[in-house]
Amino acid sequence: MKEQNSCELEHIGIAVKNLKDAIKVYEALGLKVESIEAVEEQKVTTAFIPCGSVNLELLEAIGNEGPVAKFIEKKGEGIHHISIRVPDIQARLNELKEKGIRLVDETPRKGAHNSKIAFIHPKAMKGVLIELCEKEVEDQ
Ligand code: CMX
Repeated sequence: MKEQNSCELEHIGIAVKNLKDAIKVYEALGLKVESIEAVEEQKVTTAFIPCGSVNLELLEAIGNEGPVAKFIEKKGEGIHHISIRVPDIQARLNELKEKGIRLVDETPRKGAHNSKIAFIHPKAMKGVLIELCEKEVEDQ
């Protein structure tokens, strides 16, 4: 029997120097920004762009200190993280910790759109920063 998929691709995070310029070029592709939101805790302003069944999340750093500012300084603009949606983020973090996988966050933080987010260290994921994301349940 086919196992039920307990996670799905939510978005791809792209670090950009200037959100306005980045939006212009992504909109030139025929995509449309759905929302722009500052996530102070992560020191970023995000622009969400639906693209088929996933989203692109453009990320502009707030200030010079946060993870996106540091990433751009070291590597330049480009793909910053992949976000995977899970039904119960704390349970997934506990499982990963038990398996000895290096986490950035052992408990979730607040992300865009009232989501809960937590990161797995890129060194544990073959050089890719993975974000786990649990969305607020809608239409209860
Ligand atoms: N993708 C792949 N590798 C990355 C990376 C990324 N996004 N960010 C850092 N790295 C690598 C670096 O290249 C470096 O590797 P080397 O040692 O081989 O050079 C290593 O990880 C350490 O990087 P660093 O620049 O010294 O940075 P820190 O150790 O201070 O921090 C990390 C790295 C992942 C712990 C930090 O960026 C972090 O906490 N990230 C999670 C939070 C985040 O990124 N928030 C922004 C998005 C928020 C949102 O989506 O709302």
